[in-house]
Amino acid sequence: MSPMTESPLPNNLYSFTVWRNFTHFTVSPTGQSPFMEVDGKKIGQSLAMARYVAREHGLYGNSTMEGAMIDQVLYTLEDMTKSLIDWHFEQDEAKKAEKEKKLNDETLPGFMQLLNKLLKSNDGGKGYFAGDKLSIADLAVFDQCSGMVVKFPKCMANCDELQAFLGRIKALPKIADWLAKRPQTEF
Ligand SMILES: N[C@@H](CCC(=O)N[C@@H](CS)C(=O)NCC(=O)O)C(=O)O
Repeated sequence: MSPMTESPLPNNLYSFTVWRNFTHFTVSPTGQSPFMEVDGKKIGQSLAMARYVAREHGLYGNSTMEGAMIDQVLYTLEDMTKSLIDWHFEQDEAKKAEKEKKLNDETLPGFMQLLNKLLKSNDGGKGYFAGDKLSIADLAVFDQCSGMVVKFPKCMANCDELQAFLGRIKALPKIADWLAKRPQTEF
């Protein structure tokens, strides 16, 4: 969200190895990473942080109904993430391959179809996920789905509106600028 809000970026990016031994978990309000601090007040849970920043910067819709439409998308992404985490951390190679096949063939295409439908339900899919302006839902979908096709190439078949949407968000000048200069990370 930072490229759109022009707020200073959290600057504590670290590698997976460093994360495993990170001592700052003791100062995180939830004992987990990520967390942020605003005027001396700490906020844990990534969605709480994202919603706070979105509300502060006009990226949470223009009404409570638009907010609900945005939440609908965010919770859908959360469900999708759970299936990815389950696959990512699977230690048994055979089970992992099985889970990857299911993600590729069923789970992710299902989520992409659902997101495509939700997008189309607002203005025929030509604009945003909620209302008539950019919101945290659009940025979250862009963030989570644009890299997905690299690992799971089939997942967006028949999702024309969603694919066009990802292209539109990517082309927003502030997003394009950030993509060109952002630090490379493992995830
Ligand atoms: N629901 C939390 C999950 C946070 C989470 O799982 N954080 C992991 C890193 S990705 C963590 O800090 N794990 C260390 C631990 O739980 O001790 C969020 O969205 O912020």
